[in-house]
Amino acid sequence: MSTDLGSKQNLIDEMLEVYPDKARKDRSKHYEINDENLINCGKCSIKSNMKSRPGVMTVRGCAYAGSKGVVWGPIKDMVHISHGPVGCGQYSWGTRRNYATGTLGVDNFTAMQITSDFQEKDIVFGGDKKLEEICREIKEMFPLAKGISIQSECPVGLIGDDIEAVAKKMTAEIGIPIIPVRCEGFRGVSQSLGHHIANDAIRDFLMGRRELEECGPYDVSIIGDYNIGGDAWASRILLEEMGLRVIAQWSGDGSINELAIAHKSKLNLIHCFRSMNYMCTTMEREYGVPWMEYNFFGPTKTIESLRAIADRFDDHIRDNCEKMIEKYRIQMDAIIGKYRPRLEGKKVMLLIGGLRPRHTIGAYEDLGMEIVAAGYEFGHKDDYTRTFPDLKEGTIIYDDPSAYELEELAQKLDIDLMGAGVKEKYVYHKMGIPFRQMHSWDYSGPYHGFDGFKVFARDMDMTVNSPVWDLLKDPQRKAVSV
Ligand code: CFN
Repeated sequence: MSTDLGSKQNLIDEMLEVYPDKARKDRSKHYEINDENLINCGKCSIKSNMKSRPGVMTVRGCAYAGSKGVVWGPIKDMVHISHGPVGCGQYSWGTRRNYATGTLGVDNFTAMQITSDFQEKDIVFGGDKKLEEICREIKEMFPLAKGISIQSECPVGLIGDDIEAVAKKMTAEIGIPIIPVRCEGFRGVSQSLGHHIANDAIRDFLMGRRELEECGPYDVSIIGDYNIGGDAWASRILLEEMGLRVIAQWSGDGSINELAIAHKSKLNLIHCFRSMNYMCTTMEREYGVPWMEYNFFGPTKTIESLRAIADRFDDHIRDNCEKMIEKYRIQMDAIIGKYRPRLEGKKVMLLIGGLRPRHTIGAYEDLGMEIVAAGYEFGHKDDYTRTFPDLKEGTIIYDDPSAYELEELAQKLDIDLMGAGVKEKYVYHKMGIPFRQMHSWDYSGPYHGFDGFKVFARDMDMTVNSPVWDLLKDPQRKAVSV
């Protein structure tokens, strides 16, 4: 082990020393330092997708978050019922910033919080009757809603309500698909199982159920882009400029029809592998639709991905692709020319869900920034094996780190920027560390595609180089008094 790797290991060991023996042993398995051997063989032994340690504060979400918040919530022409007590839907309301076109309350329901608002009597006597009533009310209030999903919260599973029976009965009665999703928060170890459960419900109730009137040779679907701050729009225009036809967006700004016709694609393009790989493998197995991963963060990765996508088609698409790369490269070079000198060498740490810690590496590197530590809230082994080769030797990689671990590392590594979520944000501000919300893009976005990179570069500069940090006397050491 080189001295650099050795000193990084000491840093991790020291940080974990505060834990009791068992916790220390357990948490140490969720750390790894990137070294050449790992990069070359693409293997890593980091433990992931395991239960968070009780008593150690995790930043993970739950299965309901993974299904309602992530996969189903963005389907705009369906009403999604947060079935159970009011809090799950209320406190997550609008926070993910998945944009959609349409008229709110008429043919777009994404920004609404619809809940069955469980009370004590519903827990004691069951909530099935109430659920039936809500379905009827939805049909009456929102006659243009194309479907309803029932997103179970914890108590629904605990008391054993039969939401499947209600869904079946009400589908027949009101004549639109009503889909029960068993995504009670207690299932699994993070939101990741919620993605899987949500994918299974799409498979069982909608996938392959409708036909596409006219199919074309360039039909593709965007899988796993949730249109955060307009990401899917910034991606779609590039695919269209290349000459492809996007027939479905799963699920950002998507519709129930798009879920039902995507199996007609010639190629499925998956951005978020973690949350929707199950759908790609299912469509491949059942309908023979090939799929490929792509990455639209930062010009280097976007160009690489565009070429790889074009290569799956013909010369016509390949020519279009090269023309557009030429056009956008001028714009991108100008952006890099403007911001790179202001960001060169800045050290970044990341903790995000299951995709972005690896997908955004290239975008930071395009700006000359260096990822010194990165990790996932709920990544699986297949995410980590994809991540190691993209990071530099000596990068610390962590899985499901606690708030304490992350704060310690941020100080010890003397970073210039932290990218994580809103729960973390204000702690870092108080520590004097510039911070970006890498889930919601901090009320900004899009960050995907060439349009997105312009916003990304501006936002990183605005944050890292804000004069506000100079007003703190001793940033990163003395917290501002609270
Ligand atoms: S938009 Fe996605 S890109 S879907 Fe997933 S794994 Fe979450 S909500 Mo937060 S930002 Fe994050 Fe990914 Fe895929 Fe978002 S990294 S944690 S569940 N995620």
